[in-house]
Amino acid sequence: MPITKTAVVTIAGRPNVGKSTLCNALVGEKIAIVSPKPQATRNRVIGVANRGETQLVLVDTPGFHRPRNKLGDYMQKVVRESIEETDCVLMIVEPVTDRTPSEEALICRIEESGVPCVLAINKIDTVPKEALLAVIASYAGRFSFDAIIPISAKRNDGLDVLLKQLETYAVDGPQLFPDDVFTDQPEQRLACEILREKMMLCLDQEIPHGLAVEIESFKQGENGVTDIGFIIYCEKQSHKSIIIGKDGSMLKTISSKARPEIERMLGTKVFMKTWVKVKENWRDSGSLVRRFGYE
Ligand SMILES: Nc1nc2c(ncn2[C@@H]2O[C@H](COP(=O)(O)OP(=O)(O)OP(=O)(O)O)[C@@H](O)[C@H]2O)c(=O)[nH]1
Ligand SMILES: [Mg+2]
Repeated sequence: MPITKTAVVTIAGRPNVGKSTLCNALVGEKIAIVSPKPQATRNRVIGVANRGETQLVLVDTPGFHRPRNKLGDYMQKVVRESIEETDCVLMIVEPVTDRTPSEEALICRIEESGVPCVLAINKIDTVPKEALLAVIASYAGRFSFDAIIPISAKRNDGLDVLLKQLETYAVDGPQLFPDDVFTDQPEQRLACEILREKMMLCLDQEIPHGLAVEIESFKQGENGVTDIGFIIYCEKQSHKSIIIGKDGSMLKTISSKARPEIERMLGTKVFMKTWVKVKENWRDSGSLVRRFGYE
């Protein structure tokens, strides 16, 4: 069926509520990294879901939080701008009645923007059904959401109802992304993100937040093998030792988790090399934040 309508939907919410998990589930491909630790997403990531004659352009955004450094400033700017340039905001929350100050601030932003907003209460697999009524009532009393839809992004629960609601924001217009394109993320960026996701999983405390990954070299050989050199940046010498691990054991573990996923994404075998470098407090440096792709 030819695409004749599009809707741009910005997915927003505080960190760790499941925005990227939902974006991946709606697109049906992994385009955004997911982490049990907050502040995984740092950039705007576009995912495309075609439904009949409608193209949904989903904009995954960083978690809305009070920024503590230049990287945080950038992430919040991404959220603010994405809320203003959209047909609809899809706000994601956890199934609890309390709202954090960031969530209150986000609702105020949405109110000011005048953009219609759908609320998805995610992670309903973690609470008894009876608990949802109070959550719905709490949000319904706070803002006139166009719809409040309970979902589980992880279990694919409620997503059809959600998609039907999102389709109502579609307007007539040209197809923005070709049929076979499901994200705006280039392969090399995705490869870096997959590596960062595995590091977030394997490393603890403040280390994950101070990581950045850059491609040093990327060669697709005729032998069906892609050679990738990655540079991993961290904020302290002590972090570097932990990332490398005893005799390189931690880096090996991280690489062995990342490689199969990068291979699946590229559709080739992958040979990867990694270097770890220290850039003290790079998150406070405007030029380094930009250099690592946050601009
Ligand atoms: N139980 C359960 N866990 C979920 C669900 N959706 C997401 N999660 C988990 O919640 C955590 C955060 O998921 P993300 O998708 O990275 O959350 P996010 O909102 O994109 O986070 P940031 O990018 O940091 O803002 C991960 O551990 C997910 O597996 C759900 O429906 N049920
Ligand atoms: Mg995310």
